[in-house]
Amino acid sequence: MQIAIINGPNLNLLGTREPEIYGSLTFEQYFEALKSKFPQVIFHYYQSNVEGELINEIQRVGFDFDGIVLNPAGYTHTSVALGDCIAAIKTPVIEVHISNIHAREEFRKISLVSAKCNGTIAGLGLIGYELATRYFLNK
Ligand code: CA2
Repeated sequence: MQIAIINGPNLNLLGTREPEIYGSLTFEQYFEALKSKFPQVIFHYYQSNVEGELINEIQRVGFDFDGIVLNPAGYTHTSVALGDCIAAIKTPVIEVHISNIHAREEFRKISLVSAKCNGTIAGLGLIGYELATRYFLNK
């Protein structure tokens, strides 16, 4: 079982700022814990602040991997191209948001990727990545 975790812009700053919204762990710290919880899974982690690089990575893993856990971050609310890309690949995608995007500013309530994904997890913190992994394992 191969699962790609793909994080969008500014998520490289996790654990350094806004801990009241995003928690105090860096993604790298959380990723170590995630890998040890699922020794049977081969995880691949990718983060970029660049829209086209995220699309290239989704296309790269999107035909062979068993699942993609995607947090498109700010591009969630703006990127037609990311939505088109998810619609074009074969690998199922779960959209994850650390914060509850429905309880924040109005513009965060709109996701241009949700309808192309198998499901969305929002507002549960970093555990959302674990729950998405469980979905792929039980599929
Ligand atoms: O809740 C989420 O996971 C988001 O995808 C995070 C995005 C935000 O634009 C989405 O609306 C919801 C922002 C990621 C920025 O991450 C930071 C982490 C630490 C410090 C500053 C930014």
